[in-house]
Amino acid sequence: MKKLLSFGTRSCAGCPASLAVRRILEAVGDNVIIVNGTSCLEVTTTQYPLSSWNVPYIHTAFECTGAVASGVESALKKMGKDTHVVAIAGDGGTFDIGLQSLSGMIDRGHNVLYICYDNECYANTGLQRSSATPYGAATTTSPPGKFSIGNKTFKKPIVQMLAAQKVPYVATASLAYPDDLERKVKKALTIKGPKFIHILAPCPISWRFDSSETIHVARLAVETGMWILCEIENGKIKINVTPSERKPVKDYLSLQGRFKHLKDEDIKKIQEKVDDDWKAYKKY
Ligand SMILES: Cc1ncc(C[n+]2csc(CCOP(=O)(O)OP(=O)(O)O)c2C)c(N)n1
Ligand code: SF4
Ligand SMILES: [Mg+2]
Repeated sequence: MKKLLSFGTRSCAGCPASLAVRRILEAVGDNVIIVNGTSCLEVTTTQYPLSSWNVPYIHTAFECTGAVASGVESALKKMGKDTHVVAIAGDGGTFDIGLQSLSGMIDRGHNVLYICYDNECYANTGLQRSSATPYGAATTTSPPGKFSIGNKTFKKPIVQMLAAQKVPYVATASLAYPDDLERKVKKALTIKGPKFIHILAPCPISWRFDSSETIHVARLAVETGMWILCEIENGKIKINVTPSERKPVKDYLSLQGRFKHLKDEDIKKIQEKVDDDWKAYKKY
């Protein structure tokens, strides 16, 4: 079958964005219009005059993926077409500068599947921090040093925020669990209204690990509990993978150069946050 996102994009080796999108498109099929905010995915797949996309595709400005997807969906509805609308954006375009646009799309109830691939920084513009960057990570705008631990804030709780806005279906996904990702995409497309899937996208360049390790790092995120695989459907949460014994977060952090400056007490703080998050998710 023809690949809906061709091989030979300009992404780095081990890029999580193209890996994720290939799997997403396998689940969605070709009856789709993709709306993609400026991001690594866009710059590596659409360099004029070439395109890697074998489905209709619109590039949107960084801040308006949700708004453009809303317009596309409204036009399709008016035309009586049942084409899926899938919006894809990075964490910067979702958590930060496009949040108003995503929130408006949800508020108006557009029938759009919005997918955020989260490499936890503004990668294509030089690896700056975003509000998805985890505590302690080194980025070009949160450098660690004598007076700085690196990034000072914990990740914005986007899943909880969108669930609070009553998005009918919110899910997290992982490249290390591709069948789970595919199932969630297919399920989301059966639900009317706005849907949100949040994929952790381990980026070898900004997280500083070997490009052969993308899937390994993605799996460790789940096994250490740093990434909780779940679905929230009409307010009800289901945790999809509960590790029988969670590995220490150190196993995940120590593989990545962006955390190499952390001291034992910093790692302890991250471990405590993960333990608290699990308690909170179980009570949700
Ligand atoms: C209004 C506006 N501000 C800043 C930029 C520059 N810019 C383009 S993409 C980007 C970062 C994108 O980050 P993210 O959405 O996480 O995608 P990634 O590059 O990490 O894949 C920035 C800062 C822009 N294009 N428009
Ligand atoms: S910087 Fe990371 S997300 Fe961006 S193209 Fe390279 S591997 Fe992919
Ligand atoms: Mg990003």
